[in-house]
Amino acid sequence: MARFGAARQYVRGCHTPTITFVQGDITEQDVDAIVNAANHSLLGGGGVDGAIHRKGGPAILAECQKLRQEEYPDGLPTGQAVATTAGKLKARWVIHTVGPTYAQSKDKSPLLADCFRNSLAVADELGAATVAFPAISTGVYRWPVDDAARIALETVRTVDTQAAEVRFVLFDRRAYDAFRAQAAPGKG
Ligand code: AR6
Repeated sequence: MARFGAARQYVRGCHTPTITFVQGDITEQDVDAIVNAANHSLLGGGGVDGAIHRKGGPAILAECQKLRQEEYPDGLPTGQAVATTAGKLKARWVIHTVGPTYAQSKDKSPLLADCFRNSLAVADELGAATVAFPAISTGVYRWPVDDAARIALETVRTVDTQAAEVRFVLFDRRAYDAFRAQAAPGKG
């Protein structure tokens, strides 16, 4: 990954991606990188994570196991991101990030924003021009989708990335509408 460092510095400036929205399945996306709403273990789970490992095949899990052994013996911390191959998926890479679980008693919004920011930093290191995100933390981790959409859009709008397109892939109509509402005029 370090080999991209110099080029990135050279072209670095103020870049913001085009933001698009799709209702559908993230595993079907023809993009350079898809982001996985993973957990600390990196060893799979339900939701998006389960779908990615099921369709991508064992190569993704093998790389995740290697990452656990070599770089993250205690698991991937919340808000951080790391890439593997995408196995049999159309995408070239899967960027795994761990969203925070929702809690009314504690504001974990910065950690959710970190997921988007750090995933795009990894995408830049890979040279990924098109990156697809699911609605991180809004499933098993119970984050209210309107609030998750606000945080996602605020972060992606202001992040400096070389990615040309950030695509939000929302599984159901409710999530799609919530994300689209954040893109409406007057919402930033
Ligand atoms: N494509 C796009 N979005 C999807 C798909 C899909 N194929 N499948 C589900 N969603 P979740 P989290 C939506 O639970 O809340 C896993 O077990 C879903 O409707 O996948 O961050 C991990 O291993 C929801 O809106 O992720 C972790 O343990 C959104 O994706 C934990 O769940 C996120 O739901 C992470 O929980």
